[in-house]
Amino acid sequence: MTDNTNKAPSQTLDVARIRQDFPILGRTMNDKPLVFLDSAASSQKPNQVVEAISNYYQNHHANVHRGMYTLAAEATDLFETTRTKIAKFIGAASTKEIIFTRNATEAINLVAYTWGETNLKPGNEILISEMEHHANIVPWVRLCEKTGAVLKVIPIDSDGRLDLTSLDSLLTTKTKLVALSRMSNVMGTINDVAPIFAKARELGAVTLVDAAQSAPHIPTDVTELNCDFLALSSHKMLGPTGVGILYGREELLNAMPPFLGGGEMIDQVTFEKITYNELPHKFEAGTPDIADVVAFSAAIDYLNDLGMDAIRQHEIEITAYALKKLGEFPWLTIYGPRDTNNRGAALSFTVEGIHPHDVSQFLDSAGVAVRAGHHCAQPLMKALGVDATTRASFYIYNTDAEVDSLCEALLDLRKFFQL
Ligand code: 7TS
Repeated sequence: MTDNTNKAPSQTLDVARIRQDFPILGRTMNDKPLVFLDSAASSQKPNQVVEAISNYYQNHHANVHRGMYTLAAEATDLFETTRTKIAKFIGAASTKEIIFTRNATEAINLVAYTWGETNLKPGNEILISEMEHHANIVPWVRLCEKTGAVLKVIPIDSDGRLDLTSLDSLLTTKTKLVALSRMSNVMGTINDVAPIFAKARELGAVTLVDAAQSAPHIPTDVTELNCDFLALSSHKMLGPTGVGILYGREELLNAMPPFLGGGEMIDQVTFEKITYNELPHKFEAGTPDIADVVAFSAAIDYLNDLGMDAIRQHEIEITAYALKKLGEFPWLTIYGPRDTNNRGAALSFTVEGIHPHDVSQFLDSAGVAVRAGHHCAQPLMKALGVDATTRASFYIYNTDAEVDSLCEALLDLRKFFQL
């Protein structure tokens, strides 16, 4: 696929054609056709992305931003093309606002180490929610330990949505940072973060959105979201592992000290004093993951070519089908909102009398790959009153027939356990 952003997006996806781009989906697993329902952990990669990696190494590789020769300029152009594409994909005003990291986790940590350690004082508050992934909890707890700041948490309601009834007491002039996930990796809940962030900014707080789960599935616009920072991971949106993005508003990034020190991020170095490079390079010390950044471009093209609105529509349809089918099982509990307008395609459930790990192991024997465990969201598990769930998550290449395979395997599981 090519960068075809001007083409009107189709309303629905041609899933059969899409699947041809993902040879792995043609595999068998334990003698059954593979049914891959774990894209929330990491999506599969289309041929276009895999080929972009080998094409880069076969034809264009040199280190970026330093060579004076043509090949190095070519590699740098390819690398910077991805920066331009992702800036457009999320509506950033400038490529200076796009920092390459290893993943969303590193992007959030970068903010905690640089902005956080510079700006937080004892008694300041950080506001997160009960449904955050550990990547959007641990850096803030550690920052509170270091600075004397205090962590506040928006609870969830019985529907698995943010309970905003106490927002006025949680979000005050003491709040210096509000960091929220736009989509729960466990329940699929889509959080309407923009009005919360608007209020936060009125009060002088900085806002960060964890878009690791939302960016692959719904359109992203940093202006609409009202965010100062945004974090995402390439590997959840058809791209290679090893690449994440931190978006930051230019003014904030300029005021922040660097994160890691070394080559590329400096201007002048003496033993006494160091001056730093301009944005975005100030935050990109050392040789980056060039090939994977370059191939991330092919993933963005692929998503643009399908159209994010069409992707969202496909996922609403498949999630509605899964909610209906799984909802027919009285022995199965689904967590999170039922209204597909408020949720994405990650669907967690438990099966009465059978541990989620056993559920997932049995499903694997039927070729169905799902994740089981706490999904790096232990505080959420506590709020839901469970140790673990089983999670099925859908993406552009999943079909209703695969939902049927999941349901059949669950019925077989019950028979196997003689329930
Ligand atoms: N934030 C959210 C909401 C996530 O779901 C994840 C990963 C991350 C941050 C961290 O992303 P990373 O690329 O830096 O690891 N979530 C999952 C998951 O649900 N299963 O495996 C990884």
